[in-house]
Amino acid sequence: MSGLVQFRRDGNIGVIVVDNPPVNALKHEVRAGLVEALGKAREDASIEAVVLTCAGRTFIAGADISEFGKPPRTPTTIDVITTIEPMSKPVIAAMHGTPLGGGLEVALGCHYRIAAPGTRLGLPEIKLGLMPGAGGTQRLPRVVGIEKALAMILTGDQMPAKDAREAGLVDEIADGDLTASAVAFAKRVVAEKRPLPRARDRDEKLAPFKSDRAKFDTVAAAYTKRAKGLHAPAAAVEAVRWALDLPIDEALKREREKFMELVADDQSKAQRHIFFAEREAAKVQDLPAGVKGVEVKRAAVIGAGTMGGGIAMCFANAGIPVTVIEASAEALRSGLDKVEKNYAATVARGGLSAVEKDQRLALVASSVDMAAIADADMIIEAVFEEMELKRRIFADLDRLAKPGAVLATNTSYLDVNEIARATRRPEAVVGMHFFSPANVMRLLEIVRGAATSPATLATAVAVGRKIGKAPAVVGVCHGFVGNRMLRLRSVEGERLLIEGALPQDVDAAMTKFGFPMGPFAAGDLAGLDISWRMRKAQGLRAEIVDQLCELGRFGQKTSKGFYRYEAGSRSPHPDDEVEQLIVATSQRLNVKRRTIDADEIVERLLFPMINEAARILEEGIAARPGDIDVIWVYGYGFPIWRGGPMFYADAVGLGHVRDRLTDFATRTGDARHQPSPLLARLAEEGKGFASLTVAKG
Ligand code: 3H9
Repeated sequence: MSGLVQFRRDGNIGVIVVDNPPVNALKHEVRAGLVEALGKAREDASIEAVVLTCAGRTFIAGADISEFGKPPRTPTTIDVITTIEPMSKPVIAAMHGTPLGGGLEVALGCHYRIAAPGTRLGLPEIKLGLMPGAGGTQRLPRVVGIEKALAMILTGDQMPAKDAREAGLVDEIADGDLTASAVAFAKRVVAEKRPLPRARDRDEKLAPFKSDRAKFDTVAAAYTKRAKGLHAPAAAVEAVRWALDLPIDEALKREREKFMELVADDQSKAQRHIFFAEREAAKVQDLPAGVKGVEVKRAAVIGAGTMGGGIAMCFANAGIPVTVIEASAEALRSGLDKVEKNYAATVARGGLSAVEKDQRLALVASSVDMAAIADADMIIEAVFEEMELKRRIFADLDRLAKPGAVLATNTSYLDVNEIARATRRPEAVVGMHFFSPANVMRLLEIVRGAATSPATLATAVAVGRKIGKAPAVVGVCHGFVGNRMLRLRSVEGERLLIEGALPQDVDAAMTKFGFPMGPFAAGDLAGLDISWRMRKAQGLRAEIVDQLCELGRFGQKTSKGFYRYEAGSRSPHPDDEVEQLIVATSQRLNVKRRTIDADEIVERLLFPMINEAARILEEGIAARPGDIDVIWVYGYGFPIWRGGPMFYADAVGLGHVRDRLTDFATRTGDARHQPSPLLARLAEEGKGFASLTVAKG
């Protein structure tokens, strides 16, 4: 038997234990081991029931994602399930941790399911551009009903054991030791000669939807309204509909075919790339072995503005007490009010209970006295972007923070080394760049200063993971990775307007590409005046946007920016005044306007950023191309199904990117567009950015 699956007996009960750390993924040896162990249990007449459980931190968390794309090997997960389901002895899944994907599908093939308290069950395939491929789209609706099944399959969200018990997905919540509870349960099933319920035979929860197709469409539409252009959600809806329309064997066959199609689809390849890249990005490459950070039991945030409040919420959401510091009682009150309103909105949406909201708010303390940071293990400064102000704050932090505390700055482009020099402990200083809204956006750029110690870095990354962020370690340069690349997009956006495009053309091309918002609509949302003031201070100028700001068009907040906005609405409307201003600017600059198509717009905006990213890699500001993909997907809305800018560049082909950049350089006279040495070399060698790292999935 495979070493990854053990079989033992407990009286008349056979106990199968999967032990494939870290998450008991269903790799080939596990599947083979399971089929063999089940065979033993079936053949052994003295065994009357089987408990299937897992060692380590979780029940099977799904198929082994790194096997996708390789030739399938039998036994498959479906073979495991079709071994379990027809058995004449009850098979009980004993689950803990996160039974996910193929793991939950195996459990759905069992006759009974018992879960430890705290177990969270789910079918997260959609997050990988897939849908369940081992019966999940057919068995789950039969067990929990169409509505809950669609919700689980289309969101990929996990269901807590308590809810799963109510939904009928779990038969019992274990009391005490899981395996012991499951064995006792199995003995009861045998003693009471209980039937062997098979999910596939059930029909009662499908009935209401069989007679009401409109209801199915309404529920499915609610969960897919943001899934425009994505292949997996549409396929998943179709598959769940088969549960109503087809005999189960036919539906299972089609589900498998559809799943295999999705595995081979570029969208899923991109999403699997991001799955592994996110986990790689959280590994600091040159951290000496054995370095441990400090455990952050209490945090403090300096500044109760939008950023500070959002960061405080991240800590409270993760159960870490946090103290918010502001200069005045008034600013503090207004900041905390916003935090409270934010939580209230989540409660109103059903995302949080009123009790949970109160628990989280109770974790947020506040003070106007900086000395209140004294017991914090990590302090994050989130004040206005002004070097002198930040240096003053860091000098105070140095004086007041306890030894060993991490002193972090949320700056989005200032020099972390200069900030660190304001302290006598630069090794404790690190950048922790959150993205707005900080309680929502997953990206966390962790900026490593010249003096940042390995322990400080390890603490920042570990905290990032703990508060549910996707951390990526970057080096110091103006704007770090994300904003440094973004700047090129802004410059190029302006050029496109002057050459002949209008904001709505550019935004339409980028939303068609998959960004949730075009760059100009996004600029209006963020406010155009901040960067205008920054440019003025540096003696810089951006032709179009600065003229808009001079007219008081700061974006949504003034109801006018690149677009105009009607009162109470966030929908952008093209504005004649803006068009006239743009056309007049082209004339003044002697540029003959021309039609620019969507493909050119996308290339003009993305390729210069990709070129800059190649320089960022050359300079070692980012360690891996995948880190840059994580930054753009989780911080800037780059469509996850395109895998981030570097993965996208590889898909397009670096030869093409290089040729287009050379052409842009000639046309615009901008030397920055000349292909960087790294990009040029890879293109010459016929390679992609992926060749710089070892692929995982
Ligand atoms: C599926 O099941 C398809 C079926 O419907 C049909 C089949 C026919 N495979 O996230 P962590 C690695 S699709 C391979 O840091 P956590 C991960 O890369 C699958 N590797 O831990 C990392 O490696 P490393 C459906 C996996 O505690 C290490 O394990 N299932 C897999 O924060 C630790 O991971 C999913 O989509 C995997 N399935 O979170 C579940 N999972 O240390 C995906 C993890 O070398 N997994 N690894 O960097 C997760 O959501 C989280 O890992 C989990 C644990 C919640 C389980």
